[in-house]
Amino acid sequence: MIFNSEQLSVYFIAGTQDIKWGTLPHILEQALKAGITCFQYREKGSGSLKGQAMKEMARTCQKLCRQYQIPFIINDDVALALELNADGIHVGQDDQAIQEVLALFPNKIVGLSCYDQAEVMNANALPAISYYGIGPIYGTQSKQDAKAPIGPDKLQELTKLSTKPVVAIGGISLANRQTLRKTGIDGISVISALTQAENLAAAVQALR
Ligand code: TZP
Ligand code: MG
Repeated sequence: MIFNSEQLSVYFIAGTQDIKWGTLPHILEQALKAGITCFQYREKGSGSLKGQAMKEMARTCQKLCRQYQIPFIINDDVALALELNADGIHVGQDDQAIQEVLALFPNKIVGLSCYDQAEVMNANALPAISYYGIGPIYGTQSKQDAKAPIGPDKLQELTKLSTKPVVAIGGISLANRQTLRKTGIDGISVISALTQAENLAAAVQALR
């Protein structure tokens, strides 16, 4: 799938550990119907699936994304992304080295998490990266080891410095989405704003 920065507009991230009620495939399908523009399978932390169960869940999510022609990105797990021929991979600064990841995924979507100026500058030197995930912007309940939130002003500064499309992450909700509009980002990525939404379709619309 060819990467397009509009795919970052409403970028849904989830694994089974994020689902409080219902099932991940059911919530993902509702989100796809409502108009999410990208999905990242992030099976991680306490309560997450492992091994064969994780692989089957990944395949189920991939099929759904294909049906709706939305990119299916895998978080961290290079081997799984290669085996499933996912549309892309997203890695953090402490995962497999980004240069190695880029070599393994030519012509795929490759996203990298960046937290500060140094990380953005280093990433700018690697033209093959598709986009940066910048954050956490606000406090988050969805990541155990999340760093201190950087806030919207820092986000704006880092986005200005970026030579690639930017998706903001961390604590983004219907309430603060509006604040981020002036920062120059290409989109927002959320876990809980969708997995815990009372009205998922309305939440997707409000996050656009
Ligand atoms: N990386 C930085 S914050 C975060 C990740 C994966 C979690 C975002 O989840 P939420 O529920 O949208 O704050
Ligand atoms: Mg990671």
